[in-house]
Amino acid sequence: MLLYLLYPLHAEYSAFNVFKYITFRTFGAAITSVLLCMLIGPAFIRMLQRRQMGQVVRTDGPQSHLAKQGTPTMGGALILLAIVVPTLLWGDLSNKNLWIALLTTVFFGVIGYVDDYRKVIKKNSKGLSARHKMVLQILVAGAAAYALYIFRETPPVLKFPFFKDLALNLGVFFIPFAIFVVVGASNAVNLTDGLDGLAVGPTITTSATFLVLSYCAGHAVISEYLQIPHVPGAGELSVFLGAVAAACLGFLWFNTYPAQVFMGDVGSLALGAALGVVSVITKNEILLAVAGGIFVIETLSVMAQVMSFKMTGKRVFKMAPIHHHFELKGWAEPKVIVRFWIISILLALVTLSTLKLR
Ligand code: 57M
Repeated sequence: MLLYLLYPLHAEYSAFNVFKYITFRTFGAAITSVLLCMLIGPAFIRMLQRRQMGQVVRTDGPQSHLAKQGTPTMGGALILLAIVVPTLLWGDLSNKNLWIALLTTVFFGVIGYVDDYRKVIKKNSKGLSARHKMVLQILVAGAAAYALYIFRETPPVLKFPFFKDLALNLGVFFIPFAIFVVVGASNAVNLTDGLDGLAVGPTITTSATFLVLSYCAGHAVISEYLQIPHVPGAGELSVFLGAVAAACLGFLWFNTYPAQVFMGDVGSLALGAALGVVSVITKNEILLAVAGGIFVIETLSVMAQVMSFKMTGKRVFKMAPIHHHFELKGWAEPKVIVRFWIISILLALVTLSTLKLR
């Protein structure tokens, strides 16, 4: 919005010329997002407490979690606010990619909100049934995938890191593949959100990594130099990702151990979908699995645990997802969290290194 309101003034005052630069607007969105979290956070948490939107902690989890009973949850609504407002304020609202990313994120957040509302307010521990949740996720991701397919300006290819000339043209199969990526990423972040700040940390490193990848993909000269696919209009996603990373950073202020608030499904489903849809738009789906490696490991640990238990009756881990395994091995919660963050930072660096290694 500011682009339309203030950029025209550059004719009179050249300083307003900065509003046409994506980098400037990305910083503006990020600063606005953190400020929103810091300013609204305390009152928002008090509101959640007043309305008794406290987490119901399952008794079959690690005993250390029982003390978390009643921690305010659905804090993800604050994250969404701190993503949507800065993006609308600083983004180029004529950019289709921006709208597809924003709307996918918001609608996944709505699915999470309904699930949280039923669990927390209606005290229905099941929330939305897994089937209903999955159907709604597929519908939202399907709408995004269809929009990306019909509005595409480049072939619907799957790009492989390190191999600059290797690309698999998915054709119409781009749509189910894109749905798989977005729904998979959303549920992977959801599974990971089981310790204080555990999901937020890797989301910050991954969204910051994709901020760089989006800017490069959207820049004709840089994408040519790096020999990565040029995706016209992808650069604007940097503004959105600046807001995502900053919103998570601001939320982490309150979600860090010992957490004052949990993000709830409204946050975890939305953040995962945001990372998934951006990876599809910028043709970096495989790099999402690298930068978001913690989310992949968490999901694979659950799949391994369930398969092993079904086939042999034995568990691979003391408890899945794998963060609980380390807790039950005696690692203090902060130790598990920070070590997972360290791995995420290393994976982000590996992801960025692929820009040069090809
Ligand atoms: C998402 N939700 C947390 C909080 C957060 C199939 C199975 C693997 C599913 C999985 C599951 O239920 N996943 C749901 C994880 C929950 O966090 C809430 O959920 C939101 C995210 N969706 O925002 O509102 C608990 O996590 C803890 N927490 C924190 N700090 C945070 O910042 O401490 C969350 C955020 C909160 C709080 O205790 O209550 C969760 O863990 O449920 N199931 C599991 O993850 C369970 N694993 C399991 O059953 N493993 C089995 C089989 C199925 C693989 C096995 O190992 O044999 C574990 N989780 C729980 N109890 N709660 C273990 C049992």
